[in-house]
Amino acid sequence: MALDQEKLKPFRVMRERLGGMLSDASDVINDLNMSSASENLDKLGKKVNNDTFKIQVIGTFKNGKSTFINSLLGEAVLPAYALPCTAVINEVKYGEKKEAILYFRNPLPEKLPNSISQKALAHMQKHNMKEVPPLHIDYSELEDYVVIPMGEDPKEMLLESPYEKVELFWPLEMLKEGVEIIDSPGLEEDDTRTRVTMNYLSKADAILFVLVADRLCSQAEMSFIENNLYEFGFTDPFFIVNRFDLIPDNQKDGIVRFAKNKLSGFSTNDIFFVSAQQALDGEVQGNSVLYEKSQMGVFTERLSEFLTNDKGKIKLSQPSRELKRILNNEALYKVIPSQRAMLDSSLDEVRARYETAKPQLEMLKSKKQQIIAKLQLRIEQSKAEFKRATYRNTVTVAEMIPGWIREYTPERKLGLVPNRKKIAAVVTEISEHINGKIEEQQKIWKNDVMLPLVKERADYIFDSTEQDLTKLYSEIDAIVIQMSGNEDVAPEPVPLWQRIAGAAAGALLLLPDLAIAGGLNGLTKELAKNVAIVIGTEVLLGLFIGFTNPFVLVGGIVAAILGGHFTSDAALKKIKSMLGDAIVAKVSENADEGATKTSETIASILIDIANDISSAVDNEIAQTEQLVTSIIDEMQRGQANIDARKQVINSCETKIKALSTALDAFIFELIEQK
Ligand SMILES: Nc1nc2c(ncn2[C@@H]2O[C@H](COP(=O)(O)OP(=O)(O)OP(=O)(O)O)[C@@H](O)[C@H]2O)c(=O)[nH]1
Ligand SMILES: [Mg+2]
Repeated sequence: MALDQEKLKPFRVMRERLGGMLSDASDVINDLNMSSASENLDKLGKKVNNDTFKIQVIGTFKNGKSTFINSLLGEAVLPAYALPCTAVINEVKYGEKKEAILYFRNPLPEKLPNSISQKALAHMQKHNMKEVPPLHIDYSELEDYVVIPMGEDPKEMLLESPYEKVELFWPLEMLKEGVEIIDSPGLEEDDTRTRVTMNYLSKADAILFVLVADRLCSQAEMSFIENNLYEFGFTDPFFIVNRFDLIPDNQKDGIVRFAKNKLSGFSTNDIFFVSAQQALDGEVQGNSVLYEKSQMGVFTERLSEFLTNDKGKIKLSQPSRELKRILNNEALYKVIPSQRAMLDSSLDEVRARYETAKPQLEMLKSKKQQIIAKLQLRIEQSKAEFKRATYRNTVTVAEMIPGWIREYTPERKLGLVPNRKKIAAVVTEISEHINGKIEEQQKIWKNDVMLPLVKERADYIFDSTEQDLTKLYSEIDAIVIQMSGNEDVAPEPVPLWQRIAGAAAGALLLLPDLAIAGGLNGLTKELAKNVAIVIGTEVLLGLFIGFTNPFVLVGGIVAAILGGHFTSDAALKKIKSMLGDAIVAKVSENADEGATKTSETIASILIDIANDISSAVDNEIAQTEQLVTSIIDEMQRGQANIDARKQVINSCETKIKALSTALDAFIFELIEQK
């Protein structure tokens, strides 16, 4: 039941090949004394080796997500029950030893559930309820932490968890290459927990969407797949139809046809019909017939193929392009020619040129600071605009809700004598309809209003910077030429974007198209477009605060209807008006918080980019200084040293050319295999 290790080989081979090139490159870069480039190579190396594949398991509450993961682990370790249960993100990762680490939120929520674990409480108190460090817990006691608190008081269920996540380490082969499987709280059960799951989506690399065979493809599920998964770029989720054991044999074909009909337009992957419970029982009891029956083996095989063939390549492509850029643009066209030119000058000349350059370099540092300050100011100004736009949209949605409810005729009927079940069904149906309408509206708003606004603001924010930065970089280049004393050293003109992206490692890599697109010229144009796309996702996530959940509303409405003696028509009217009030109240109540959160999320992405630009320029300046000081060092040690140094540079040049050719072949293979 372990994954076929053979299948992971091609990715490992590619990863090792890139690792080998990185370490060869690192030797050359060290020989050339390019220490800040060498730091960048270290970062790349870490990324290549640490890259995780986060596979988020997601789906309506109680569909068997936790059971499904347990069946992969071969043990009932994540709590799974008939009642809504998972409340916290669980990241399952590879570890030789089975263990669990609990992470706390910072800040902690204001009110803690009464039923909270005493051990966790004592730990939080020990740290004065502030910046609480992670806590090792016994993995067999996960239940004390990750489940929805089912205390005496039903209000407990509505409280937010004080825990950020649990990391569960497990010696499972398929997790070895940095693969993580994420168990997330079920959707549609409660706003708080739905939000936990939604917030994690932006970190996920792949989605495993769990449905159930006996209640397949509800309207809410289909709407989620279409409006959330698809919209967020998860165009190829894995669909798992669980609880297939509950379907009588003569109906199985029908279910398969129905599922394919509904789902195949949303993924090119096969749909898997499994029984997570049978798989788990089979493993726990060592009953291979039962495991076989569960069909989980078919799925794990396909998952392993996916991990091998698809995801890895996308992750290797960015670092390999980045390595090539450092080797060509920095080492080959800039550092090597200027080092040669300096070695051909006299020591006194080089020293004198460096003295002249020092104050100029200082000046460039303060110019950079001015550029970044201007960026920050413009971002701050834009924040208010993002907030206004978001708030206005929420108000508009709130105004539309009563009309949507009035116009809607539920398919499910109250009948002559409305009872609890019928009322609940009608409330749920109307809520689902309204949620669908809200989502539709958000989508329109996102595309028509928010994305153009973000793009326009990003243009404004980064526009003036483009000129300033271009000027700054050409001044750095001029100093390099001046210090080497040879006009022939003129570095290759590298597009501004490439230079910035090369030296930056953080937020800019969030912008996938940019990270891959090598030689762009219009930084601003591309940056703005990409920022808008990335932020589009974040904005939608922020707005989930406004979403309503029928299960929370049902109780009060049922009581009101059963308490009064309504005719069927009057009852429907009453339900509609209560439901309308509740949904509008909920949406309005969260309008301000949602708008603040959305504008802050957008601003923080923009600030991250500004910081990245800042450190990119710092790196270039540091590298320039280093270039000359290392040469002065060599020259001080006499002519023999200078000759030896020239030999080293020649051999570096040969090695870089060979590496560059090898990288081209590597990148080509990555593209071919995609
Ligand atoms: N018959 C059958 N029952 C299953 C199967 N998988 C899970 N269950 C049962 O369904 C119930 C819910 O399972 P969980 O794994 O807790 O579901 P979940 O999706 O993690 O639930 P939340 O965390 O609350 O969203 C449990 O009682 C499981 O025993 C299956 O394949 N067949
Ligand atoms: Mg669960």
